[in-house]
Amino acid sequence: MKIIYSDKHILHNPVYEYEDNIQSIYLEAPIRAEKIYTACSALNADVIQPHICSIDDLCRVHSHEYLSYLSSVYKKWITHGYPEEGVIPRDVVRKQNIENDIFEDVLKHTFDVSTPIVEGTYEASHGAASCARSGAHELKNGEKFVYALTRPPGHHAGIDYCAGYCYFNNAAIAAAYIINQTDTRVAILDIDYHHGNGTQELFYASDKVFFSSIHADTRFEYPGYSGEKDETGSGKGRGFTKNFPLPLHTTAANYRETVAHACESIAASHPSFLIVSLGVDTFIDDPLGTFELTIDDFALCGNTVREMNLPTLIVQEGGYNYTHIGDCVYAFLNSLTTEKHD
Ligand code: SP5
Ligand code: ZN
Repeated sequence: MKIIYSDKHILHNPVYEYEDNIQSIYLEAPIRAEKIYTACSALNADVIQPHICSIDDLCRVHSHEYLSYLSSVYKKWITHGYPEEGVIPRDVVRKQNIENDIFEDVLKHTFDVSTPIVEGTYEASHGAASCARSGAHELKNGEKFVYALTRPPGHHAGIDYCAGYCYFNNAAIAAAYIINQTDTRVAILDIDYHHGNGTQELFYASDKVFFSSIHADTRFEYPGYSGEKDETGSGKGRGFTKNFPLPLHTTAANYRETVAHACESIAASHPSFLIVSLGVDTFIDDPLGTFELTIDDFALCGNTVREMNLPTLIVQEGGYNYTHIGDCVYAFLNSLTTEKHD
């Protein structure tokens, strides 16, 4: 197995996030990637630095306008006298009657108030996208299992917006690269606790990507829309999206069975490559999630993925229990190459 990692992620280190105007410490912190990195040193894997990906690699998925927004907005924001803690479109900080106000632009490209842009956000996000793109390159060149240790995560980001701790859609950038290089079908299995709304949207009308997501029902959880069973794709992409929304507090047994169903649907789409958006916020003690997976359950889910016998790129999404995040990711990755039984 190869692991792709860049320490550029530490440049993205916002202090606060908000929910209903209540401030809290930013959960999606550098310690997450550091803990995962340390835990993964017990795997028999080569750790490699990514090649920095090109604008073209990013723009198979995102708009040029969004790239230029993301790289320039922080400086404009503070020049306009907005809070230095980061670009967050909160009504309470909005200034009235200032010339060329940046706020409208921010609203246009920001989906929520848990996605601050700070000085290093672009560089860190570019680093994460590069890990995913390099991972895709390794896969295309014949590697069986590659893990892209991406931070910030990506699956909530869309063509021209950041959302839910995500700025560039790393998994989508990897998928688009593989399709560009091989013209074959890619499947994406998204097992983060939250629905991968960005990834779904980016490939909704495509028959080159089969997207399947297992997540907490968005009537009760972020992102608050999408991820319903009846969202199955449009146009040529009809039948190439499959969602498995689950109730709050879903048990491990029910979850594992759902993973098996999602994998069956993926196999039926006959992909040449698999990308797993791996969020471990499904862990029983995750501060955001309500599902009940133990560390062993991640190994069992990894086994189901291993049985698909596809070249597989794992891209890191969420997971916020700093004590166990490394164990959860390690268990999943280790089980891809080592069989584990109930
Ligand atoms: C990639 C991913 O898992 N994104 C999740 C985004 C969830 N964003 C909204 C959560 C807001 C929760 N605020 C938490 C405060 C805890 N002190
Ligand atoms: Zn999540």
